[in-house]
Amino acid sequence: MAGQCFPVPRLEGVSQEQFMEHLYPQRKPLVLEGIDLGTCTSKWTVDYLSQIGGRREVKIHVAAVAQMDFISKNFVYRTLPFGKLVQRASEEKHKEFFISEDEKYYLRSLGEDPRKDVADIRKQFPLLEGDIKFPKFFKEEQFFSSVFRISSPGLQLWTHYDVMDNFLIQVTGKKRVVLFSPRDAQYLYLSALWFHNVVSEEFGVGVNVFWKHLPSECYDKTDTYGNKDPTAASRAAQILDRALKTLAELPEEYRDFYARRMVLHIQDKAYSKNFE
Ligand SMILES: O=C(O)CCC(=O)C(=O)O
Repeated sequence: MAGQCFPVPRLEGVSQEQFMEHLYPQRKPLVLEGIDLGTCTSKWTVDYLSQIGGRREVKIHVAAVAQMDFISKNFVYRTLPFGKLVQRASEEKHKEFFISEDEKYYLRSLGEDPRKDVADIRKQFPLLEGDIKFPKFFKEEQFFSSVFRISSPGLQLWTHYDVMDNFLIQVTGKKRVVLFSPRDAQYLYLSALWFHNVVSEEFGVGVNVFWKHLPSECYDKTDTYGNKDPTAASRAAQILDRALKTLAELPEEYRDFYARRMVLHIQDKAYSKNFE
């Protein structure tokens, strides 16, 4: 049966030691409040970000509707200077626009050359680096990327999962994040980790900090976005595809029977012990 809905625990003033020793090993989502993020929480106004982040060009998603959908691709990619993006994303109606005067914007910042470079806001926006402190809740060498998430009020990002562990540092503004347990994957028409979708209830600036919690060699080395499945999972999926093609050689009745046996085998051998 699908799981129930309940609020994610909110914890105030968690120390590095508490997080590393007691919370992180549970591998469950948490809202951490009262963490020292530096001066960004008061400094990062629309005017300040437009001025300091300035003319650097950023690639953005632009949608005529609030619910962005990755399957039907009901959005377009456009480019704007960072300052303009921040200004436009903070207003409901726009004098200058691409599609419509109430279009919505979404920025997920990228590396210098997204095919080769990983996003790190400290490199792409060096003048903002001193304003923000990332929580030191993972080892320095595990750091993978830091990504600006800037969105118009009301915008909803499609449901997805992240392969790497991460903090979503909501510097300003308010978001609603709906998470689905990996154990409910079978009800989501896909398989994987903590699925989530995110609604920006108001304009806001977030920074997503990703780190590699698995040994480095588990990740695809060409993946600058940090969203490809671990290489062993991709290999296993390819092998499964081959197995399914082989099963298709059988008449339907036999294919059905052996496919069900394979599912039971996977449930028995590969699911976590306490799978419900
Ligand atoms: O804040 C957002 O807009 C998206 C964040 C997100 O999807 C994530 O933290 O993985």
